[in-house]
Amino acid sequence: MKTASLEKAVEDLFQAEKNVRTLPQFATEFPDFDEDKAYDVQELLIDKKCREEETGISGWKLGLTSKAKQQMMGVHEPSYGVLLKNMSLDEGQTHSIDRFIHGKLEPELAFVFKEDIQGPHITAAQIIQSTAYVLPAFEVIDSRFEAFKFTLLDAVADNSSSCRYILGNQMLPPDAVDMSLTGIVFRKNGEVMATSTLAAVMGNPASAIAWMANKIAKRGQFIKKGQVVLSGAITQAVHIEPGDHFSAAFDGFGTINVNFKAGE
Ligand code: OOG
Ligand code: MG
Repeated sequence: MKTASLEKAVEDLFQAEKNVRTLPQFATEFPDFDEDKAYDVQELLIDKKCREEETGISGWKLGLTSKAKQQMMGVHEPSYGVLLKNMSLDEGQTHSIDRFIHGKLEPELAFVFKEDIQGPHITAAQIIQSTAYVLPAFEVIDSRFEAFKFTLLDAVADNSSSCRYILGNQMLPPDAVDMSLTGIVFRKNGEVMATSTLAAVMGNPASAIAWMANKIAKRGQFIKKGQVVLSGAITQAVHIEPGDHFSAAFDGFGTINVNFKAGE
């Protein structure tokens, strides 16, 4: 893929988000797209957003961490994306959906790091050792592609469908949490949408983050002290409509809440 097409992909993704409209999938437009080029597009897009939106990097996110989603996409590993400071929304508040194309919400466990952690050869135990605390979170995912349909490479270029994230305020040390059996109840407007446990995230969310630490090392990147990492959806994502109230009760932590409305 030529530099000019990489730049076009970055520009198309940037404008789609800015103007709240969708794009056709890249696979047909760029036949020689591969994983490296998809992560190149992601990196250039993040650089552009940092410059034009005057923001900075706050952390990372994992996508496609559940077996069900990996099977759906025909892949055996997750994807990752970058979180920016201006993607953060306050917990317990009402937020506008006007900037979302077709946003969906999903509960996740967030990790905040107390030291740098650099792959390769990082294990789940080392992730836990380097974590200051874990806390319940929501991720708003949004795809810049039509009908939320994409290939793995499209989604990687699109920063793994990242849009916003919401951190709860119940923090626990990571060794105080059962990383597989901790239960979750996800509700929309009081109705249970899904129940799950942390094992839904690759058996253990710390394993998902270890995978990411090793994967980003191949591009010379690492998780930095103070960064937040969203470890991947614990349940399916639920479409957001104006007036919706969402809650996710995390066993041992408490409940995280958020509301959405139309208009500013
Ligand atoms: C959308 C992003 C998935 C998650 O937690 O699984 C994601 C996608 O790439 O399918 O954020
Ligand atoms: Mg997610």
